[in-house]
Amino acid sequence: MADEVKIYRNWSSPYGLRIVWALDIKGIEYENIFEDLSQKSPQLLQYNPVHKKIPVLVHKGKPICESLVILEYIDETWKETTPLLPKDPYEKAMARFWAKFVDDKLLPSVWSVFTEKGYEAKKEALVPAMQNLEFIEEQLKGKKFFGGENIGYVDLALGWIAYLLDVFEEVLNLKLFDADKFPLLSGWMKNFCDAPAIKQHLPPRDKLVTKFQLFHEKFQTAN
Ligand SMILES: N[C@@H](CCC(=O)N[C@@H](CS)C(=O)NCC(=O)O)C(=O)O
Repeated sequence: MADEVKIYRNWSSPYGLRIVWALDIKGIEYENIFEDLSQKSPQLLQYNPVHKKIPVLVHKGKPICESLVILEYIDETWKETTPLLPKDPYEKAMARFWAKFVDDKLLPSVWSVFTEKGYEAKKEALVPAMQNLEFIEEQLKGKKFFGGENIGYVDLALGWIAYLLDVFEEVLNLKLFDADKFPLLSGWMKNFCDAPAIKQHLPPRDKLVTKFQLFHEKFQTAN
């Protein structure tokens, strides 16, 4: 029921989108509570006093924080529809490993291309980011999605790359991603963004460009 599930998020957070996508895939009704991160609500601070971040899922009044933890909670709570994680313990461990890789290594490496100052520093930062993407490309061999035929946990964790890389390229005026070098990832991006559960929640591209242009200016001018 809509009053049982609430998501605290904002319009653009890729972590928040993971949750929206997962709930949509599972067909769970929910209520969006949009936060202004420059002025966090008392409820958000009460629900996530440790990190003070979105997303927070509130189910029957109980908060769950951290997007990957929330995804697992969703999968275990609404078991009967479209599994996100594999059943097999080894496959499940591997999915957790790759989702953690996305958050611990891939995302920071791509983000550092964004935050580094100047063309040369950005080009240098691109090297580890591309190496990390190669690991991901390898994982897609023989599969449509990381979850197999359907979008699963790792796909949702990696979802940001499908719609943000191209926004970053425009903002940085720098080629980040060569589809010829990453044919599987390139196909995955298209399949992911075309899936109805994903597509309908993708933030407007022009709004993302404006947001990241402002961010980028801030990083380039910071001491
Ligand atoms: N590890 C967290 C990261 C969440 C996160 O970084 N959220 C950002 C928005 S994209 C946030 O709430 N930032 C507010 C702040 O840092 O004050 C997760 O997976 O949920």
